[in-house]
Amino acid sequence: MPGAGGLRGVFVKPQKALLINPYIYDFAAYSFWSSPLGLLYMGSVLRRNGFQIGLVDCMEVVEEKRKADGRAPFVKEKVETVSGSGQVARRLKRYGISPESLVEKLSHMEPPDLILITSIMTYWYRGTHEVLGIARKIFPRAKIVLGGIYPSLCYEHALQRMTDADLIVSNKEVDRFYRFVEDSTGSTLPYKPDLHDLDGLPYPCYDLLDAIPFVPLLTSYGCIYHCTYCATPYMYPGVVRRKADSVIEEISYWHDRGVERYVIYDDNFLYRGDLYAQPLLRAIADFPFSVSIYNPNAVNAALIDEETARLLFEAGFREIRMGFESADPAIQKATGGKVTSRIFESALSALFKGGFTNDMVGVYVLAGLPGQNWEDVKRSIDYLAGLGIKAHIAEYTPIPHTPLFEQFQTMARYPIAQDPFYQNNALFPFAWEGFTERDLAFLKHYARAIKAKPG
Ligand code: B12
Repeated sequence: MPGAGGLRGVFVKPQKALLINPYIYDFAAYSFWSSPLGLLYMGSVLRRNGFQIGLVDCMEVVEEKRKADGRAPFVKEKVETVSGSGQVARRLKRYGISPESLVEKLSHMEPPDLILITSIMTYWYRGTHEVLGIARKIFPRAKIVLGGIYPSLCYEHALQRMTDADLIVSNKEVDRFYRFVEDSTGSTLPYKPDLHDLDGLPYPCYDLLDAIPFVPLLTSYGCIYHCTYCATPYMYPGVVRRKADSVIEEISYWHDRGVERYVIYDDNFLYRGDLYAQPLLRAIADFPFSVSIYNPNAVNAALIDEETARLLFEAGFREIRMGFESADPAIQKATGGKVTSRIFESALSALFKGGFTNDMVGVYVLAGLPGQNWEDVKRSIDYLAGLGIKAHIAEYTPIPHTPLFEQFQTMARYPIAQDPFYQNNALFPFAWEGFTERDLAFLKHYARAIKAKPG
C-alpha cells in the first residue's frame, strides 16, 4: 500500500530531511486550495528511504476564517515596495509567516542533513531567496536543494540568484536529485521511483500537518491541450494518467484519517471521460461515506455531457469550475480552441440537469491577454450573466516557455523575461490603452456585482 512507512535499516543513523514551503511576496494571494504537493511527494519518497522528515509550511492561514469549502486567507503583513519594482505603485505584502518566526522555528530544530525547498509560482522567487538564505545561515552544514515550478520554468534565473542552494532541480531532473542525495549521504537510495508513476508513489506526507483541511489528488501529469498561455505542455510533454483504483485507494486512506475535502489537480480531468472520469466518479459515489470535491483548475466544458454532469454531482463536486476564456470566437480559437459558446451552453444545461445550480458553477474568463480589449471581457461577463452564471476573472499570467510569452514578451510593460517578479498577473503586464488598469478594476467590480441566478 503506497501510504505505508519507510524501508527499515537502510541507514545506520536515520538521516533527517526538512521540507520548507517558503513564504511569498505578492499583491493579492489567497489559499485557493493551494498546497505544496510536489514537496510533500518528495518528502514521502525520502521517508521510504529511511529519512526522518520534518516540515515547515510558511504559508500559514488564518484558521478562524477558514470557509466551509476549506479555503482560507493566508496570514499577511504589508511590506515596503521592494526596490527595482519600477512603475509598481501597489503595496507588496508578505503572505505566510515572517522571516523572524521562521528563524525562531528553525533555531529550535535539530539540524537536518538535507533541506528541500519548493517554489510554486515563478514570481514568488523573492520569498524563496530569503528563505534559502535563512536556512543556509541557521544550518550551514545542511545540503539544500531547491525544486518546484519556479526552477522548472526559470532555471537560468534560479541558477544565478539562488546561490544558497547546493542543488537546483527542474521537474524533469529527479535523477540528479537522487544522485545528489546519494553522494551527500554516502549511501545508495533503495527507492528511486519515477515521479510519473502516479499509481506507485507513496502518498504525499500530509500526516506532517497538525490538521489536514483538504488533500489534493494528482490524477494526471501533462495535458492533451496546448493552450497558448499554459506551460504544462513544456513541463510535462507527455500525458500520464493515474489509475482510477489508485485514486480511490488514496481517498479511502485519507478518509480513514478524517479528511473530507479533496481537490483535483488535473489539467484534463474529463478527457476520455467514459474510460476514466466516469468510472472514477461512479466509484467515489459508491463510497459508504460522502466527500466534497473541488476543481480549481477547471474542466473543459466540451467534455461535459449529461452522464458526466450527473456523476460529478453524485460523486460530491460541491461546485464545478469551467474554463470559458472568452465569448469572442477569435480569442477562443487563438487560446486553444477548446470551447465555443454553443458547446458551453450545452454543458451548462447538462450540469443543471445533473443537479448543479447556477451558484455552484464557476466560469473563468481570461482578462489581460496581449492586445485584448477590455470590451471583450465585458461581453464575456454579460454573456455569462445572460445565462445566469457569474464570471471569475482569471487575469492572464505570462509564463516562460509558452507560445504567448515567446511571441509577446517584448510588448509587456515590464521586463518579464529578465525578472520573473514581473510575471505576476497582479501587475497587469499587458495593460495598454485599449485595456487599462482602471478598466480591469471596473471589470472585476462589474463581475462581482452580478448575482448568479438561483437554479
Ligand atoms: C494545481 C495548480 C494550481 C493550484 C494550486 C497549486 C499548488 N501546488 O499550490 C491552484 C488552482 C490554486 C492554482 C492557481 C494558479 N495557478 Co496554477 N497550476 C497548477 C498546476 C496544474 C499543477 C501544480 C502542481 O501542484 N502540480 C503537482 C506537483 C506534484 O508538481 P510540482 O509542484 O511541479 O512538483 C513536482 C516537481 O517540481 C518536484 N518538486 C516540487 N518541489 C520540489 C522541491 C525539491 C527540493 C525537489 C527535489 C523537487 C520538487 O516534485 C514534484 C514531482 O513531480 C500547474 C501546471 C502544472 N502542470 O504543473 C499550474 C501552474 C503552476 N499555475 C499557474 C498559474 C498561472 C496559476 C494562476 C496564476 C492562475 C490564474 N490566472 O489565476 C493561479 C495563481 C495562484 C496563486 N497566486 O496563488 C502556472 C504557473 C505560473 C507561474 N508564473 O509560475 C502553471 C504552471 C500553469 C500554467 N498556466 O502554465 N494552480
